[in-house]
Amino acid sequence: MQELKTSEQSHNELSDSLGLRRELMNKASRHAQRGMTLIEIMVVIAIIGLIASVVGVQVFGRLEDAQVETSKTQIKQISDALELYRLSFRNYPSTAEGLQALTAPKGNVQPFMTSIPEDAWGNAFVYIYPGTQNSGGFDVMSYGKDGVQGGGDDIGNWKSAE
Ligand SMILES: [Ca+2]
Repeated sequence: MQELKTSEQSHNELSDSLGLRRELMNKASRHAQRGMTLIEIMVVIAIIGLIASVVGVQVFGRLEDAQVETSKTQIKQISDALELYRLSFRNYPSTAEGLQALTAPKGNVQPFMTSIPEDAWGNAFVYIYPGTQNSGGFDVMSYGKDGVQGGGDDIGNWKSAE
């Protein structure tokens, strides 16, 4: 029993001494952390600056990709509506009638689109029938980011435009 007690006592002493040591180490490491903080913050700010400059470029690149994809999807939706229009009226709207023909009720036929969207840059889609790119069909296009015809950024409903 005595041995056990001694062992228990020494265990407690050991725990105390471990506890004390742990406390000292915590104090020391807290002290070290305080000493590092200013330098660390400066380094972190510098790193954030570097990351932001790289990520910033990528984010804007992504935005442009998304704008192009959105415009392509809208052209597809308008094209689908134009096909439905033709099923009802046997022909596509003329260039003069334009895409607005899709939003107006005609006879008993309800509009095919509630509104005609603008492209991702806020410009109207261009509609031409008969198409200059799609002979026998129609052209629907966005003039792209620059808002004018050409410039290599036009998006249209014909194969070579993709
Ligand atoms: Ca263009």
